[in-house]
Amino acid sequence: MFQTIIFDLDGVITDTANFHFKAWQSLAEKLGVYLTEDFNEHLKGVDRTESLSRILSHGGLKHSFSKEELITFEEEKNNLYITLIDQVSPENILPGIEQLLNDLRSNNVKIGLASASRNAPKILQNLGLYDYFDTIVDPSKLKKGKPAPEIFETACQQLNIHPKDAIGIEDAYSGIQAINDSKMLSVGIGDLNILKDADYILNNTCLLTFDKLLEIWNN
Ligand code: B16
Ligand code: MG
Repeated sequence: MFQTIIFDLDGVITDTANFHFKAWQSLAEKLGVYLTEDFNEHLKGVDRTESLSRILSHGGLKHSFSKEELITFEEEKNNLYITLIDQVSPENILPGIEQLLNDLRSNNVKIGLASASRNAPKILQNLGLYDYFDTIVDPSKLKKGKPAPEIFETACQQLNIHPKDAIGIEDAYSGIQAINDSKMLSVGIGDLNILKDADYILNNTCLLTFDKLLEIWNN
């Protein structure tokens, strides 16, 4: 049987994508860049610095700012994002996730987090889920973010488990690439067109049960 489940956070355990979007939108507007919901899909799972770079390229502003200005922009976005996630509470846990975490615990399966968000520990605390996690990767220590496999490989290393004995769960294109390249089994949550490279795709977290994971693993 699988020995660990490595979860992505945003889009799998809770949905803060809209908060990220609002915060980026507020910054982008000041710079005269217009962001659409469709464009937001390209920011999912992608770290803060790369997200800003994609937004500036989208607005034709790729080489318009100094390093210092870019840092200020990232800080401005994050300050707004932090005020938005203050509202996050256990009500924002996606359906089925807490039951799954309990079932994993009672079956002695290790639980890890591979989120690109430097705010992940705070969000897990607000959700009341922090104590379920045996390990949380610190994304600020990684050389390469998603789609590179490093974040999922690091989660397995921290748990002393081989990636071949692990399942990774993701909602973003970049995250599925990262799981696949780490040689873990990949489960995508969401849109078939975006997640088509996943080993297995579920429409939403209601379908993500312990029994379903066993079935996927044994097939
Ligand atoms: P922060 P995940 C990702 O979370 C988000 O999907 C992505 O939109 C965000 O830019 C990234 O975290 C970094 O977040 O600015 O809070 O460090 O999906 O990997 O859990
Ligand atoms: Mg995600």
